[in-house]
Amino acid sequence: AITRDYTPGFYEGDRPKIVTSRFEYEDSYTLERYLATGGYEGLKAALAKTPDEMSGEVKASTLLGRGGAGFPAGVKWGFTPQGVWPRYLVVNGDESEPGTYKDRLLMERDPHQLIEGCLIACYAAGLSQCFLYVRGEMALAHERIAAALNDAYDAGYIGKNILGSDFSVDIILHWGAGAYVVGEETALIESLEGERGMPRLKPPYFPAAVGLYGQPTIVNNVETLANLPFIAANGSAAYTAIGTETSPGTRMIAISGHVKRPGVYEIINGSTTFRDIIYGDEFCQGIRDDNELKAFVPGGGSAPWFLPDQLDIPFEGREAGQAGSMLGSGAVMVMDETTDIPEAALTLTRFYAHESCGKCVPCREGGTWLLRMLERVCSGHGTTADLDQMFQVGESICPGDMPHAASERLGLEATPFPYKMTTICFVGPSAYAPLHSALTLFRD
Ligand code: L3W
Repeated sequence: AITRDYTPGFYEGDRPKIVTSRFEYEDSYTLERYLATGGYEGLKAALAKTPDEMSGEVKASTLLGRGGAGFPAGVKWGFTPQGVWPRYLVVNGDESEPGTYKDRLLMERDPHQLIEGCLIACYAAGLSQCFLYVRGEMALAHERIAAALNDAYDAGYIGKNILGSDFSVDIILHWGAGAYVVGEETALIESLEGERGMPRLKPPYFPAAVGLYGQPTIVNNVETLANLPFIAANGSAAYTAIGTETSPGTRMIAISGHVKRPGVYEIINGSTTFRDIIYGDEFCQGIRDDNELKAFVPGGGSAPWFLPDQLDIPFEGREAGQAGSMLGSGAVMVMDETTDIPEAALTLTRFYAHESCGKCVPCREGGTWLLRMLERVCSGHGTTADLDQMFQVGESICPGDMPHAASERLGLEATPFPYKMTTICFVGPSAYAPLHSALTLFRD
């Protein structure tokens, strides 16, 4: 058993809660607490509908994927070919994006909510088996999910003829082995199959059509699935009543870096600006030591950086995209005036270069080259030629340059998302993104 609590801070505040409503209880992860607080009511409501009705409800909710790409969950479910069996649900619990630690809290503090979400997804999308892939380093999450699965099996929520219906499904827990790239859905599938975690080309291997063991597979993020009990129990209208038309509901964000109160917050989609998040009393309460803000990363280590004059951009996918970045996995990293920008870029570029699986040459070689040049600059041996060459190497990973928040400021033409890339997955561009921001915003 895990005895020491490594759980990062969570601050609930006075906002509607969809996925963190039980976090206030010490025993939030137990079946007893779950049942005492409306647990498995969503599943019952789902089973009272036909699968088509339930998936229609999810489509109507416009629930967007919370793993980084923001793809609508209901639309993704609709991509699976009819009449092909077996078909799988794979839960992406391999959260590893720098700065991101919200799925970990969901798995540690409310594993039954995730399990209920999986059951609703399997019922609605007609999936016959579920694999829960949890990041290897998350030992407490693994322990609590395992216990929750056993309790839910014993109570008849998982297995054959769930709650007396003719709906049956098994959930299998799988523990990852510590590779960032396995957060990419096709690499995760390879890993589940027992292969090295390396991404597949999509197309043709979109998991919805050709996924685990070559069968139709839906890969959803933990937080995405954790929203389903609420939608099933309360209906899509209750869900879309919160947030904006294009980004309904709430989302969890994880803030780290130079703020007074780093931690995880559940915010209403679209209603909160970066200024609220970094300076607001109910959020991070300002910069440490009341220092000046230098820059912030809006959506996990892969996202292009924003500057202080972009604080009033709302935390909403489209708005962030128009400003040249992305919200990704909802991780905001804050850098104050004392931050050494080349060192900050080095920290992130080193991570992605190290995590390259080596399958694509531009990522394997390019990431390493970028890292070596940046190390030279940071050690005081760089030349201005290095700065230009870093752009050249970066453009071998992202031809035509990356979109970035600096475009307008520098009189450059903005490149829209998704940018062009010469690699199968986003690990390659991610090694260049922080460096690109540092080179364009802080070249001096
Ligand atoms: C069938 C089609 N399916 C798209 C599915 C696709 C996937 C989803 C989104 O990247 C982002 C990335 C990272 N037929 C389909 C289709 N799909 N077209 O839709 O696909 P895609 O390719 O847009 O994105 P992705 O590969 O899922 C994820 C960003 O997330 N990121 C990652 C963070 C890491 C974590 C973490 O640690 N938890 O989230 C950070 O920002 O850069 O943009 O399911 O199959 N025609």
